[in-house]
Amino acid sequence: MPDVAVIPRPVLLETTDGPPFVLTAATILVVDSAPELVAVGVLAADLLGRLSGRPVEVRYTEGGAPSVVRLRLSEDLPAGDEAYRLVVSEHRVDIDARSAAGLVRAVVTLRQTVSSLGDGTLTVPALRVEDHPRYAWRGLSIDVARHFFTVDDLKAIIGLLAHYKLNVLHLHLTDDQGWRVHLPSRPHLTRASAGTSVGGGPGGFYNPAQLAEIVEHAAARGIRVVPEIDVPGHVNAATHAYGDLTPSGEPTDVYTGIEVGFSRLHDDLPATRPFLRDVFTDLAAMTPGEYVHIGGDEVLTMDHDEYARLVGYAASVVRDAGKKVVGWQEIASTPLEPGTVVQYWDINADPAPFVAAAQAGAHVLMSPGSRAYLDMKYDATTELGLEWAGHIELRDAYDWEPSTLIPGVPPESVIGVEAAVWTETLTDLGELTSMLLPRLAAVAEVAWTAPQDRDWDDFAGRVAQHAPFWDRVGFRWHASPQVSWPGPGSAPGAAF
Ligand code: TNX
Repeated sequence: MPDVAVIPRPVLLETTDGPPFVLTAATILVVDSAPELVAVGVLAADLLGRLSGRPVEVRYTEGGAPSVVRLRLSEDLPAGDEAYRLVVSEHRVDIDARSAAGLVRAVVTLRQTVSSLGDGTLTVPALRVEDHPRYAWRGLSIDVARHFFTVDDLKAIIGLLAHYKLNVLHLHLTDDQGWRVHLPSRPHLTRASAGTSVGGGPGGFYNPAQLAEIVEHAAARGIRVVPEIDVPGHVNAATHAYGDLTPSGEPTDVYTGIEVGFSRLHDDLPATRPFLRDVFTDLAAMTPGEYVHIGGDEVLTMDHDEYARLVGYAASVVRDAGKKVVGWQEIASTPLEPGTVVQYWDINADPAPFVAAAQAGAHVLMSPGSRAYLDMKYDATTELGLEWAGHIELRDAYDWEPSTLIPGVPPESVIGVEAAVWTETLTDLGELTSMLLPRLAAVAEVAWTAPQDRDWDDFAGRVAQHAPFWDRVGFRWHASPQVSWPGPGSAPGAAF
């Protein structure tokens, strides 16, 4: 029997006796007719169809078909939207979940258990999976400001997130080097500041229709988009577009280097608060999700009171727009409304304000630089990436525990885990995925799987079997020396 190599590791996966399910020309996909289910059905049929090389038909009833993949909503599962059950037997695959997102998670598990026999026949071993995530927020933050990534690039990344059951795509849309989202109230931002990037490359931006396309593509896969405009630092793209945001009244020069911390807004300039109100109101209106990220990191040239006032104002605009606030760790030193999400990243900073904020009711999101910053080099020989938080080999990204990483943080304040990839050194999709893979799979398992079910050796064995999938999709990846990868030319096995 072929190995089953599901990542993240499910709560329960047992192979059962009996012949495998074989995907044949007669296999149909059956789904109830609710609109959100039809969309998942089409997605699943497309996935199976692309694997087998022939279309899989979607129907509303089984009608005595000899080979059926059946998707159904069901209440009889553990709490949480993303819980699912998957039962595979000789003639049928039964998938139950509480929501469309749960069905998508199940379909991915099915996808990862398909193997191809030598003659191209696709089979899934008889098995039963019962599964739900540990954390409700499992994300990847992508910096599209230092280098721009197209809508198609993001769709490829969304596919990768879905494959590892991540459910948040956090877009870092603005920074010193470029402004990447067209806002109706401030069209000059993209006119003046979208055409630049680190190293002088061409840049780019998303117009509202493109942002909506990204949001929809993600939503269809049970992934929400959390958009970020970074203030009150990391704002050179804004001060380059609007001279009235600077004390001299003159726009700042374009910046294409990779230093951080020099740019800033000024609370005593009359243009500043209207700017913040416009950009966050527009951004909130353009994305349907519950959260908007206000940045707040690395403002190295501002006194603390002014920083707290500007962060407080940006947060109030986001709340006025009906959204919840997310900010980087530094905002923990300012007065926060309960329920604000504070994102931990800086392993070199004093954790005391962060711990105090968590104890006072902030929700915390764990993105420790030394574990989850997937722009760090794997080791000293890695060509791309940075090193400020150290080297992160695959095992470093895997072997850590979010709830106890920072002493004093109440475990119940941790709402999730987010990997981050900053793109100072990453210019295209291949370079990006060479840093994400295989480490994103490791962080995804930290976020989904309970600590007692996680084991490095077991993970290393499973992740090896995912390489054929990355190759098939055309993702560049890093052959970590900590894993015995399948040799070139070996037959596709599980999770191909
Ligand atoms: C720190 S993480 C930053 C980013 C850099 C990143 C590089 C964070 C909130 N700020 O501006 O791109 O390091 O790893």
